[in-house]
Amino acid sequence: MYPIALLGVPIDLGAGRRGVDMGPSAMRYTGLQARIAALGHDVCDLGNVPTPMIETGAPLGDDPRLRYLDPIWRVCAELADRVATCVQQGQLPLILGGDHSLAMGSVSGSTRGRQLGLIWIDAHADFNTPETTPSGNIHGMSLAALSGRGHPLLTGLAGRVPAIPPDQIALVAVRDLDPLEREALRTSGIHTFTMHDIDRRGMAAVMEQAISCISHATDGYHVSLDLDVIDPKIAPGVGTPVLGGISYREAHLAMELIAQAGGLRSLDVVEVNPILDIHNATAELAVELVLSALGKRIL
Ligand code: NNH
Ligand code: MN
Ligand code: MN
Ligand code: MN
Repeated sequence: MYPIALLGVPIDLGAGRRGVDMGPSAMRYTGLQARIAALGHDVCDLGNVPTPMIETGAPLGDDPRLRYLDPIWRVCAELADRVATCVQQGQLPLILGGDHSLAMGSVSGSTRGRQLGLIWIDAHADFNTPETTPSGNIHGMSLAALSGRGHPLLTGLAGRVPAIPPDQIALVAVRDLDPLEREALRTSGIHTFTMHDIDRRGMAAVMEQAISCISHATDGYHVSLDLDVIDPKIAPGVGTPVLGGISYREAHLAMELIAQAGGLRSLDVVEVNPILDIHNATAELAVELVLSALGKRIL
């Protein structure tokens, strides 16, 4: 296994609710680094990528369909460089969010000089564009941008468009789509596994198929884990909770299957919002899931 590099990205500019900028602290507070080391991995913490705040004047910009475009683009460009450097040094970057807009940077950096697959595990598809967004929140546009749709500043972050071709992307456990986003996703070519598929076929069958359909002609994959994929009864600390999410065991099973498959090259854990959490339960679960993805087993 590769040595692991932790990178925090305390950004909340892409989300509609404040507080997700405290996610990296909340996850570190649980003893993340020591617990990864206890699995037998080499691990270092590279600290946080500097992120402008609303209070210190992060520019909102003049397009209400792309709130905070410029500062989000800057943070993602910096993150992409930091992640690409980790990869060059043979490390597996583990990115602690922060809202999901950061994945445009992490994925773009991780796929630099190689062709990664992408597994996006989320209640949402994050497949809006400025034309379809109901909110103007860029965290709802990050998967679209990575697949080549959206504002050119965002689609261009990887230096090639698309950063990841749609047929090398798997979207897992989605259950809440905006109307126009849904139409775009249907014809996108992205391998989509909904909550309905998980209910019918089980998480194991779905994850195995998701991993295999993005593993052709790729050098492994990036996993982007949005904590709102989990049922809000067990993961309440997220900005956009949606009823009917995956269970605690299904979430671990998904991560254990990723570990077993052996292709994990980089990982984001995003949308943990300590302000909305109960006794840091969502941050603790996020960290447990990281450990499962990095090979922790029951026996
Ligand atoms: N689809 C909504 C939007 O674009 C909500 C997105 N929120 C998320 N995505 N948390 O993962 O505004
Ligand atoms: Mn998301
Ligand atoms: Mn989500
Ligand atoms: Mn495919």
